[in-house]
Amino acid sequence: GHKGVTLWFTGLSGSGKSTIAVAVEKALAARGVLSYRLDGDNIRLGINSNLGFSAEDRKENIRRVGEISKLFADSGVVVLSSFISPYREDREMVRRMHEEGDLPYLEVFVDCALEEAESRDPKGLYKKARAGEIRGFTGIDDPYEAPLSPELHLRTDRMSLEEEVETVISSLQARGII
Ligand code: GGZ
Repeated sequence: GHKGVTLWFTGLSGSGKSTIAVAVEKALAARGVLSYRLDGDNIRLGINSNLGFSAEDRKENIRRVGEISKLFADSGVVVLSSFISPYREDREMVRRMHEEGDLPYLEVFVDCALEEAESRDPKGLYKKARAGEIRGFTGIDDPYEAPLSPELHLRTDRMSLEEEVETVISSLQARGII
């Protein structure tokens, strides 16, 4: 059997959060573990469609996603939440919510140099941000506060996707979650 948990992937746009979450989901499914992914693509288009990217809106985005993650984790699911979540204070709020519910919570820092994330630019958003067509883009003209003591630190410039998935899975095993 396994317990519910929230794995909170934080990092720049284009750092690889969603790619890693998809690969972890696959590895968990292969072990018979139910997981669910939350990210901007299913959250910002739906429940959070009224929110933008001001500090206040990002905070509310993270607060709601934190509560949703907590509910899923409480139901026994391994939750894979991928949000830039640039503010330390907001991430600490999500950690506290889980602590209060006695639910395991692991912060996963998807650490990728800005230059690398920017060179990938799958949606062309960095280009638009550099051109001034998007204001307040994380890493360009908006802050990203790197985690100080994440449970997991994935250096995506030094690790392969397989190693990253293995690190996440081993850590869940070591903690007796799966
Ligand atoms: C950062 C932005 C912005 C701004 C649109 N800043 O690469 P993407 O497209 O798919 O990932 C980014 C996503 C970030 O949404 P989050 O909900 O993860 O952000 S936060 O945790 O800060 O609330 C990017 C796109 O939305 N995007 N404008 N100004 N990313």
